Amino acid sequence: MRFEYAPAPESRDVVEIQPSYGLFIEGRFTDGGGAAFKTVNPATEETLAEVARADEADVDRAVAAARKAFGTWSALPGAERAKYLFRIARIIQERARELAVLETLDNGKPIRESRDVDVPLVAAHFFYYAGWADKLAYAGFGPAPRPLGVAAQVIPWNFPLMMLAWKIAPALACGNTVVLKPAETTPLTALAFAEICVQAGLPAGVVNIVTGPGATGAALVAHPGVDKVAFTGSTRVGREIARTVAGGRKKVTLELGGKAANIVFEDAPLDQAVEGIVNGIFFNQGHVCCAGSRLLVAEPIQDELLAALRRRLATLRVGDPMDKNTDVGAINSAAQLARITELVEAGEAEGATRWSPACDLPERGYWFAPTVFTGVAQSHRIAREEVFGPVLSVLTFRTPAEAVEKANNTPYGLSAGVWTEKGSRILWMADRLRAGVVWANTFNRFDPVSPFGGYKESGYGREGGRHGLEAYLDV
Ligand code: TXE
Repeated sequence: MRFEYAPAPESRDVVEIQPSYGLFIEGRFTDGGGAAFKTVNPATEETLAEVARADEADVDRAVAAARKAFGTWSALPGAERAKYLFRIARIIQERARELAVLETLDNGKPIRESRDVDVPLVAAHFFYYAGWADKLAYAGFGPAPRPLGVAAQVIPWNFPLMMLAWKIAPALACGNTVVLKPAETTPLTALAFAEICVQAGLPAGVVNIVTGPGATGAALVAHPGVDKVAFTGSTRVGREIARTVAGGRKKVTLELGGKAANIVFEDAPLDQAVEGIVNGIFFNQGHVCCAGSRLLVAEPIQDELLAALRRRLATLRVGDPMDKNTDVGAINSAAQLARITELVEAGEAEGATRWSPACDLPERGYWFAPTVFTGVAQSHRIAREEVFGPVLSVLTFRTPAEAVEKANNTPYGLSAGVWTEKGSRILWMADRLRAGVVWANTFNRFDPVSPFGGYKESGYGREGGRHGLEAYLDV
């Protein structure tokens, strides 16, 4: 199947998707023992490709390959491992347009986001951790920090390539080898990454990719040959994984859901805040663990802010993710659309007021119009549960203390945003918000240098920055 994106002279604008893909084990693509499954374009419901399903025997082969490679890989001087990571980062840059198209086709996110946000951050992550590989002995981890061994990494569908980079780059920099399972609805960029590993000359078995459903992930996590488990996904599965590994020797990091408050004070620069609110909840269709899904607005500016927000939402372009003018793309799957619909219906049933701008949604594919709920009470499900869709719940506050109290009134603690002109207030709030990330006068900003991760039910461990290395080292 051929897809053309913005025809231009660049050689990789035409993406060739193969009819079928295998597992990537010990440097080669191989068949899977289970029945192959389809991955579809959520914007059209068309099948993109058939993908191999790894069964327990395949997981076993992949873990064995990673174990075999571990001895040599971990014994390489850091500077040698760095060379591979730098090479991977550069190939990602060279193949950026192709990766962006593939990500958008498989995931449904706007091409503007995969091209300008996801793929550049993926390359940045590999560059960043390449820079650490030869400095581990001098980074305050003690004289001889050691890799853990074989890392089992299970990732979700909302940022397929970015979550892969967050997992694989630090693991390899520290000398671990990896078996990664991408989400069943978005396997294609992980398989393109497997090709990149071959292109970079990465020794066979250092990175292995096993595709399949949750059961493949469960088999991987439970495998006795695994030393470390890293998971990003739902809190439900995170709990299951924690139970599986409890009492054993495997180290675990979990990055789970969120219900972030985006808090706008009366002195905030309003236009900027409106942009931040829109970016906070409609970026990537709201399929973002740190999405600003609860807007907390200071009571005196509520009417003015909501009027400006409605005007802005009326200009959002929802539709074809491959159109570079699109702001909001397709919902990733029928299952996720059903989850969003159920929670939105609960919001209406519980008495909140629902509003969406007029927009023509395509007939085929999975779509949900940007949605704002006002009159939301803290007890409503839309204020408590992760919707993971383009749905914003608006609440109000009168004092900074009330804003803190409401922002923290959630089982989650991944991120928060504060909008105010007062530096002292930003610091006061950041001290009191129980969230792993607090953004000030911005939202959804990522950088490989910053550790990312949650408090409370948002999980444990940090990814990114120097802290991200701790998850892959014995010190
Ligand atoms: O997640 P799952 P789903 C939240 C979000 C969303 C909800 C459900 O609220 O609406 O979770 O999404 C693999 N052992 N987040 O059902 O099932 C699975 O194959 C091992 C937040 O898609 O957690 C996929 O690769 N692995 C989140 C990955 O886990 C298992 C991102 C995530 O899927 C498994 C995604 C098992 N028993 C969803 N069962 C975030 N933190 O960003 C499934 N998997």
